Amino acid sequence: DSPNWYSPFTKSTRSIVFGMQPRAVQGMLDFDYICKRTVPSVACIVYPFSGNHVQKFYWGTHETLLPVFSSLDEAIKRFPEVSVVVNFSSCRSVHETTMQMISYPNIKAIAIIAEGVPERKTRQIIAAANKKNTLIIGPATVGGIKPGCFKIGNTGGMMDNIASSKLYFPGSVAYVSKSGGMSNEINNIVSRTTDGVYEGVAIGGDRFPGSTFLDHILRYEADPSVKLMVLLGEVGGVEELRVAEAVKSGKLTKPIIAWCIGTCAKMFNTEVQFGHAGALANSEMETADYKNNALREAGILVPKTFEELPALLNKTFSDMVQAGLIVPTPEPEPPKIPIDYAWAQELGLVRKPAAFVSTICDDRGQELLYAGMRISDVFKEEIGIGGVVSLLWFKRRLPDYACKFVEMVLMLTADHGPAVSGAHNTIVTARAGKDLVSSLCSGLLTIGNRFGGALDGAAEQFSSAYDMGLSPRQFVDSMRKKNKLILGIGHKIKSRTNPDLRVSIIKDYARKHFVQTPILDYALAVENITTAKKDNLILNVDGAIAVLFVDLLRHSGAFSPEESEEYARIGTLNGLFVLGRSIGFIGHYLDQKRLKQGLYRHPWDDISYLNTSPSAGSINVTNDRVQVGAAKIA
Ligand code: Q5B
Repeated sequence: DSPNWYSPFTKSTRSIVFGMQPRAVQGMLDFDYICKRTVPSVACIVYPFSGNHVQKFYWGTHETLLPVFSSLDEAIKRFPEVSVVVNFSSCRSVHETTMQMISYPNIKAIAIIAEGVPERKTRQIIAAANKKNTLIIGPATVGGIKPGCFKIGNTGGMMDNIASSKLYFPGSVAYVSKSGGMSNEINNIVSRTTDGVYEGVAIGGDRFPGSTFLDHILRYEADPSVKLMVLLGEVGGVEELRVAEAVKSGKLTKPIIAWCIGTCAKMFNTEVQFGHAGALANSEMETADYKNNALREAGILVPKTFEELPALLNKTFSDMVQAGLIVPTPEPEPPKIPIDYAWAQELGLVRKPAAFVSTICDDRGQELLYAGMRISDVFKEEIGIGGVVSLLWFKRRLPDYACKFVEMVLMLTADHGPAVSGAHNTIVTARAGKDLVSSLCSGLLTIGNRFGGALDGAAEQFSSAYDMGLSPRQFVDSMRKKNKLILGIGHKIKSRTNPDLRVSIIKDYARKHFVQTPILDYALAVENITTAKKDNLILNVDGAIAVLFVDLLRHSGAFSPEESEEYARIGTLNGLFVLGRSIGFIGHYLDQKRLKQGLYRHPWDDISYLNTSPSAGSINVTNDRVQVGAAKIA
């Protein structure tokens, strides 16, 4: 299993991936796993732009960690067994990084993936590598693959492709091509016509590749496990002709099947530059036709067309098997390939219950949808904030008058001065130096049964009393008997003589636009009774909004009876006050910050310190004693 000049990649080859290429690294580890390698082929990653850290990858179905170093030197010191570097440096930095890699004696092979490397720089790399006997694959290549042993970067594509091309166990055929696409073609053909690929290298599409067709064919010639070779060349350059010469001179004796792509170039009036930088014939000798003929004349097996290559390969392989020159590798059980969940889901292979269910908004497509309505239509149809609330809270478009009502509620509840409990807390919090969200939350957390959060309770109390057929008087008496306050009734400052205009505004609106207002009418009858007792026991803003919303839910025709009952039950109505009053709380926060108000401290004279007076006989509890009176406390 030890590497040598003709076999640089073995089952125990370890590599460094230079550059942050998690997909390529994962592909290499997946390949290792299905080939049953015991040690991962990637020892570490080098990425100069981050500090040393670890990255998570899969080893089969389990997670594992790979170290990432910012310096190549440190990586090589830490993993002296590494002999290969897969260099993903950009075309701008690849010269410098490759030169550094070549300087380490234990680095025997470097794959250069970058395209667009200046030819002058490549030739300098080649000269330096030749001096150190370092194998360079590329530039402008996907790399290469040695089934069962080692895969360079993204070679072979995804795992299902690797499995279908049987690249997880070694066969008897070694090939050399120019690019990843051409290699995939050959992988597929070889897997269907022979016992499989032994090794395949794509030398890259540049005019000056770091290693040539002949370099690799000579390695294959020397490797006793290679029985049959395939060369897939292309228009441009004369490297294929060197292989033909090597056959003629007797350096190469193993059967070779070859083809140069680009025979169609003659159909064009001018010379054609094919996909690769080097794929352009500068002379007759560089045309695909010329090279195919030369290869044929040298005794290499060249089909008439590329389409005939698989049949020729199959026949050659079968003849060699018959002649006892190849003992086909028995095909092992196809490996189980772990696939990423996201990919499996895309293929429709897996399903899992979602952790969340959401039905109101969808941000996955090109356009944001509110309950199925495109955000552009939200504006085109000018549905307003009331329309948006109707979509996101109720998943439907409410009638215009209802959307307007929602907007009125938000406007009416937006603020009621700095003295109310919630605004006070927002202000105190802002002055304590807290941020907007904290100050807003502090105000919002004050909303409850007594302040601004009486809507849900009011809706429930009034509507169930109405539904039970209780007269307003019976309802008030029953609440008094139970010692319960009627939610939605009473105000600290508003009264019959100092009416709350906010309540008048929505009452008037509802009377004009609502289909029916039976719960409002019922609540006003209750108000008549409570205000007879005390002037401030009016139907307050919470109560008025609450009963009107019940009327809307029940009579707008937009909700079924079950839905209106559910919306009233699950906190929707308090949500209206919370949403509206957030506007005011934010205003108070900004106001305090703008006014640069300092820390608030409540004045002593506004607090009754009842517990410090001995005459009051109050009791103090300290850590472990009960004390009576102020003297003892001091
Ligand atoms: N009595 C609102 O109380 C207030 C009674 C009642 C029967 C009642 C109180 C109350 C229910 C909760 C409610 C929303 C605490 C209010 C709002 C938003 C705001 C705020 C702003 C804004 C006021 C005196 C006597 C006692 C009580 C009786 C009082 N309420 N009886 N049902 N509901 N209401 N909250 O004035 O015989 O003397 O013992 O809890 O709907 O939060 O602007 O400030 O926009 O920000 O302090 O508008 O009514 O009255 O508690 O001293 O009671 O009346 O039993 O009778 P007061 P109390 P008695 S709107």
